[in-house]
Amino acid sequence: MSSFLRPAKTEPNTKTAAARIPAQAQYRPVSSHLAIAPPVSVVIPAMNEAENLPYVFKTLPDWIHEVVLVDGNSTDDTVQVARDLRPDVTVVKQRGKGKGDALISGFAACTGEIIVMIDADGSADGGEIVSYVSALVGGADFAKGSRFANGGGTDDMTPIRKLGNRVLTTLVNTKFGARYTDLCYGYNAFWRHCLDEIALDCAGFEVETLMNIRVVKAGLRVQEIPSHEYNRIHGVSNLRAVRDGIRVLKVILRERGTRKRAVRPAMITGEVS
Ligand SMILES: Nc1nc2c(ncn2[C@@H]2O[C@H](COP(=O)(O)OP(=O)(O)O)[C@@H](O)[C@H]2O)c(=O)[nH]1
Ligand SMILES: [Mg+2]
Repeated sequence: MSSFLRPAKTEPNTKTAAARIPAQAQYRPVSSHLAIAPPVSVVIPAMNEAENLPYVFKTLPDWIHEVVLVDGNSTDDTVQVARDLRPDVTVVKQRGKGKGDALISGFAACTGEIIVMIDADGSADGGEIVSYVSALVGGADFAKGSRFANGGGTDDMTPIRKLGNRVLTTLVNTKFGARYTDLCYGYNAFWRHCLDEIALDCAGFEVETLMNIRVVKAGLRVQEIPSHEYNRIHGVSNLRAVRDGIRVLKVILRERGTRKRAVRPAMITGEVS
């Protein structure tokens, strides 16, 4: 059993006992059978999502350490709504433009050891965070959401986006020796050390592709987590299938796969790349 895994019932339940344990070694129950020590930060890129934030925040588990909202110069009440819903929210104003730029700023502001990225449009269920965190404390470096792994699904993707995602996923698998079932999905989680190894440098919707390629190139342990993507609740997507598909393709070509990866022990079963 990993040193991070402890049955929840072994957690001492007295204030006196807890007070004797250093803060970083205290375990928080995250489900009926799992307690974890590492603090979990949740990063939410948001551009004009005031109407959707109440739904998103409502699904976040109460055991998370912090919420970092990256505001893309919203012209609605996104920031105020976030603060009303959660007075302890960390708000980051992004300097540049695009989702990639927003996430890079948000990751830099996180203080947790585990970082979860989740969209602000109501398409992702925060209740799934426990699955991501479980994979990470169980040995994965990077827990990658997939709408097309067994148990996953999407209500939000148009047929053209599904097709484009499928073609681009196959291309990444072929060029980089990955075994992904999804490529352009915004719900992922990872240990903060991954940030040093993937050194993100992109601005737009190609950010998830770049992360997925760099983790495989770095030989990190990646585990896919089946995830259900619901319809965006209010508003419309900022993604343009052709324009952003071309950006993703350019990243794939720029990263130049060789299919060679660092060898790691095959310790994770299931959807592993
Ligand atoms: N801060 C910030 N967030 C963005 C930007 N572009 C998109 N987002 C957010 O990224 C998430 C995904 O964007 P969305 O438009 O729903 O794209 P889709 O999920 O691919 O259809 C949402 O929470 C958006 O508000 C941006 O330029 N800045
Ligand atoms: Mg969306």
